[in-house]
Amino acid sequence: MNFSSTKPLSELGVDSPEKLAPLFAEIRERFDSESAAIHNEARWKELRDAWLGRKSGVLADITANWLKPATPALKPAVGAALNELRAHVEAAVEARRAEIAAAAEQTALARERVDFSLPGIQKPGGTHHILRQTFRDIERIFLAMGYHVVEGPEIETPYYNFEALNIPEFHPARDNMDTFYMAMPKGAPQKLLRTHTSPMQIRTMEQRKPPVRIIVPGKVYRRDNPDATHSFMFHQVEGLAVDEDLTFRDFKGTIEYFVHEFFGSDARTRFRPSFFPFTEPSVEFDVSCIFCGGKGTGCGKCKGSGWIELFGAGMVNPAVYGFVNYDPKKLNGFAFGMGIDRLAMLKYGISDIQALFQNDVRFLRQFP
Ligand code: FA5
Repeated sequence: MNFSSTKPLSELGVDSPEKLAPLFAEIRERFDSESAAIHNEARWKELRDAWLGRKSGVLADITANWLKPATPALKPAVGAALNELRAHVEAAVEARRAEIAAAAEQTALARERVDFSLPGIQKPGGTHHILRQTFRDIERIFLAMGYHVVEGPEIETPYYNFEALNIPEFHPARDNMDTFYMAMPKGAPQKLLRTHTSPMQIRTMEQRKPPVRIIVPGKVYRRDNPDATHSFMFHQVEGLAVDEDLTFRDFKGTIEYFVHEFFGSDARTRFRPSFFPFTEPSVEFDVSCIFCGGKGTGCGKCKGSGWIELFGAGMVNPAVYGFVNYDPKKLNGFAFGMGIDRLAMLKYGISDIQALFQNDVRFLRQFP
C-alpha cells in the first residue's frame, strides 16, 4: 500500500503546522472506512496489526517518518496530532473488537437456540438378532433344567470333529465335498471348520467328571450349496447329559419338555429311527407342523405329512466313552444337536434361511 505515512513530511510538501491537519484528517478517514468494513475476528486482527503494529503499523510509520525527523517548528504539532490519531485508532479498534465479539455471540446464540416445537431426532435402538433371541430362549429352557452353557472352538481337529465321535476315516461326512478343511503349512496337523457342535461333547467329557449336563450354542460350517433351508454357515445347539441312571425316558421327557416350552403346549412330538455313529440308538425328532396344526392336508411347509423334522439325537454310543475315559458300564447319557436357524424359521414362520444372514433391517425390525 502506498500510504503517505511511509514518506517523510518534506516529500509530502508539509512545511507548516496548518498543512498537517488535512494530512491527518485523510489518514483518519482511511482508518475509519477500513475499520467500518470489517466484520470478523480475522479481519479485525489484520486491521489492528496494520494500524497499531509496532514495526510496520501506520502509527509506527508516522512516528518514524514524520515525528522523529520533524523540524523543531513542526514537531509539537505532529506529536499532538499523532497522539490524537493514536487515541482515536486505539479506542476504535477496541470498540470494533467488542462489537465483533458481541455479534459472534448473537449468531452463536441464534444458531444454538433450541426449538422445542421441532420433532425430536429418533435414534433407533439396537435389538438382538432373531437367532440370538432363539439362542437365549433355548438357554433359558435348559438352564431351568440344570444344564450349563459351554462354548468351543470353531476351528477343530479331525479327531474331535470325527474320530472321537466314532466317525471313522471312510465316513462320507469326512469328505472334502462336505467339510471345509483349512489350508495348513506343509507338515502341520490338519484343521477344519467344525461341521457340528458335537466335538464339544468330547472336549467337555475330557475335562469334567460325570454327571454332565451341558448345552453348546455355536456356529458350524458345511460345504452345502445355499438354498431356502441350507446355508454354508449355520448354528447349532448341542446337548449332552451323562449320569449313572439316565434312560431313554429321561431323554424323551427332556426333549418333549423343551419342545413344549419352545413351541407351546399344543405341539406334538414323535421319534423316528435314525443313525449317527456317536449315538445308539439314534433318532430324528419331529414336531407336529406348526403351520397346519399337524393336519397335513394341503400344507406346503410339511409337504402334507403333518410333521416337521427338528433334529437328530440319541443315547450316547458307549464307544464314545472309550475316547474320554468314562466307564461305559456305569454311565448312560443322551445327546442331541439342533439346527437353530431352522428352529427359528419354524417358530417365526420364516420361509428362507438366507433372510437370517442378509442383515436387511426391514426383516430384522419384524423381531424387536
Ligand atoms: C448333526 O449335526 C449331529 N451332530 C446332531 C446330533 C447331535 C445327533 C448329537 C445326535 C446326537 P445333522 O447333520 O442332521 O446332525 O444336523 C443337525 C441339524 O442341523 C439339522 O437337523 C438341521 O436343522 C441343521 N442343518 C444341517 N445342515 C444345515 C445347513 N446347511 N443349513 C442350515 N441348517 C442345517
